[in-house]
Amino acid sequence: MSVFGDAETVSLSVGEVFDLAVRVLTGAGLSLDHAQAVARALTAGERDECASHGLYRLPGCVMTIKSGKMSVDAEPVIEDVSPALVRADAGYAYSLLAFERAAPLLVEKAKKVGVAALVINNCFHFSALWPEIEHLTQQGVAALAMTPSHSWVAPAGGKRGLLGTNPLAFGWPRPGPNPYVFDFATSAIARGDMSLHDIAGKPIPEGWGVDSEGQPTTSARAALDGAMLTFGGHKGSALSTMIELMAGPLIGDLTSRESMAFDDGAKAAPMHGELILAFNPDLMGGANPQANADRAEALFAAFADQGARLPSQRRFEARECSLKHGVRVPKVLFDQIEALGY
Ligand code: NDP
Ligand code: PYC
Repeated sequence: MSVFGDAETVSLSVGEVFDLAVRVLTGAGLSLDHAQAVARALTAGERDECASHGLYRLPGCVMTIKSGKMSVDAEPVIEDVSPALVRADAGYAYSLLAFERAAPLLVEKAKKVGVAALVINNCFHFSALWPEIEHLTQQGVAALAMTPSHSWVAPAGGKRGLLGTNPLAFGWPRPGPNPYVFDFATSAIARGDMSLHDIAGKPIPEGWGVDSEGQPTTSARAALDGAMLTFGGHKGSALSTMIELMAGPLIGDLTSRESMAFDDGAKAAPMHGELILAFNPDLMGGANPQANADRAEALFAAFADQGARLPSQRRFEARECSLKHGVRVPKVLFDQIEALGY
C-alpha cells in the first residue's frame, strides 16, 4: 500500500509514463539520449510500484539539470582497461546512459574471464539499481552493484550524517523471465521513501532516524533534518562503509561526504561513482553448471515451502498488473510535474 493511501490518482499507461518523463527531461534541457535512459529507469520504477524511484524523482531530476552542476549531454567515454575491467566516464552527466553503453562489454568480459567489473565515474546518480541488475541477469550473469549517495546517514553509535543511503543490489539469473534480485538501501529505508513519509504526514518507526539533536524520532521531517540510521545497527553501518570504499576510493571516485561537499547546497542528485561486478556461473561453477543452477532453484523453492517470498516478487507482480492496467500516479505528484511547465 502506497504511503499516499487513497489519495486521488491519475491513470496512465506505462508508455504514457515514459513519454511524460522524456517530455519533461528534454524540456528541461537534457539531451534525448540521456532523457530516454533516465525515463526508462523512472518508468520501470513507476511500473513496478517502487514509488520512491519512479515519477516522484522527476522534479528532482529537473532540479539537478537546472543546478548548473551537471552536463546535460556528455557522451560516456568507455575504456577497455584490462581483460576484466571496463571504465565508463559519465562526464558529470547521469549514470544511466554510461551503464547502458558499457554493459555489453562488461558482460562480454565476464563471460570470457569469469568475473568482470564495470566502474562508472563522475556520474550524477539518483536511480534504483535493480533495473541494471535485471538487465545483466538477462544476459546470464550474476551481478552485484553498489553506489554511495549524499552523507545523510549516521554511522552506528554516531548521530550526524556521514555515510550515504548506499544501496546494494544483487541478481542471480534464473530460468523464466524473472531473476532473483534484491536491491536495498543500507539505511533503514531509502531517503526517497523517508521523504514520501514526510509528504504523506506519516510517522516513521523508531530506528529509522534521529533528530538534529541526535535523539530518536518518529518524525520523518525531523530525521530528514537530523540523520538517518543504517539498518541492522553496526552490521548495516559496516556494509555501508564497505560501499563507500568500494564505490569510492577503490574506483577513484567520491565518498558520500565528498559528494555532499561537491553539491554545496545545490540540492542536486549525488555525484560520485558506481561499481558493478558480473560473474559467469558457467565458468566459475566447474564441470556441471546445470546441476549448480538446479541447486540454486532448489534453494528458491524452499522459500515458498515455508511461506516466505523472494525479494522482487512483489515488484514482478506489480509489473504484470501495470503492464495490463497501467499505473495510478498520485494527482498531487502529476500536477507538480505538469506545473514544471514542460
Ligand atoms: P525496500 O526496503 O523497499 O526493499 C528492499 C528489497 O527487499 C527489495 O528487493 C524488496 O523486494 C525486498 N523485500 C521487501 N520486503 C520483503 C519481504 N517481506 N520478503 C522478501 N523480500 C522483501 O528498499 P529500500 O527502501 O531499502 O530501497 C529502495 C530503493 O532505493 C532501491 O531500489 C535502491 O536501489 C534505491 N536507492 C538508490 C540510491 C541511490 O543512491 N541511487 C540510494 C538508496 C536507495 P520487493 O521490491 O519485491 O518488495
Ligand atoms: O532514496 O536514498 C535514496 C536515494 C539517494 C539517491 C537516490 N536515491
